Amino acid sequence: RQERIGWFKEARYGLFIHWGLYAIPGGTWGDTVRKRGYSEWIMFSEKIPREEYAQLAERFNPVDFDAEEWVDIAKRAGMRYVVITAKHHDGFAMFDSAVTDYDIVDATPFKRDVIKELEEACHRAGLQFGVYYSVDRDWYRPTGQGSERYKKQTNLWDFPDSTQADFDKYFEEIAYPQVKELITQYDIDLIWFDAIEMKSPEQIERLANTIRKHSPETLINSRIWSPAFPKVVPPPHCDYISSGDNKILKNSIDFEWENPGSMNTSYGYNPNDHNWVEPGEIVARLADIVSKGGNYLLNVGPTPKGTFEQTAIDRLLEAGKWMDVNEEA
Ligand code: FUL
Repeated sequence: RQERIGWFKEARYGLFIHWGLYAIPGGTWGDTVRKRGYSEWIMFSEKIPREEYAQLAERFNPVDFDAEEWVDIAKRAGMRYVVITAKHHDGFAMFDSAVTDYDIVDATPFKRDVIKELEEACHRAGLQFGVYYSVDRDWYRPTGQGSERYKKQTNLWDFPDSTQADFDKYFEEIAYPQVKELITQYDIDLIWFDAIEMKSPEQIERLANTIRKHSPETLINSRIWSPAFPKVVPPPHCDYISSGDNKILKNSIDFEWENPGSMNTSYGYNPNDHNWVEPGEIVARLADIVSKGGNYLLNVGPTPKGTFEQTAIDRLLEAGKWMDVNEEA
């Protein structure tokens, strides 16, 4: 671990990117216009039938996407790594997956593998590259639903009796093979698992062993954990701890950690969420986190066209300027 974690210790600041089909509705579905909250959860919050949600794929055509441009913004903001959603809880893969046709290359008119393009652009620019992957929650697939205990975050509108919920099957058919695809088809410096519900200790171990075998340099965050595992800090198999969403640790700890933060109240794109964090606050949070030994993974939710909102760019670059000044001083 000591060898893997080196770059991460120095990195301090990274760009999180939540991008998927949910960028199209951007928090609005029918008459419901959400001005707060996670827009990447819209399938769940609006109980959108899976077939209807899947039709968003036919409209996903982000013609203005340019990986170089995204990486350039991250660099100018002072960030040293980028982590993007390869698959969020909606189950849609943003990479070319042989396991399913429910992915960006097979199901959208865009047909480009944005994970590959971003990976290459990051590495060309000297940034580390990571992917977010939702292992424990998949609203698209009948097998990916929570057990009784996790019913609250389960797709009960398409699958009301949850008899098809079968995480073992889901793990064998989707989660495990997709993680393997990600680490064998791409050069991945970090894998950001979410969430912490249904994996068994054996499944966690299999994931970790496979990653270590095929890509020993790849860092694994602590949400590879599950409540089925003993509660110890740090949890087994992880290289660093992810704190809660927008939750900065009160004190430093004797282990590397990172805070996933959002710039408004959503990670996914929501043009109606005007609760923006000001650049000064970004700098203050970063200073607080770094002083406690952590990294700040600050999020942007790109538009359905494939661009960052100007408001987000302005904030990132403005905060970046302040840091330049501090570094020179
Ligand atoms: C959470 C997810 O449910 C959110 O949508 C977001 O991805 C955040 C960083 O992690 O657990």
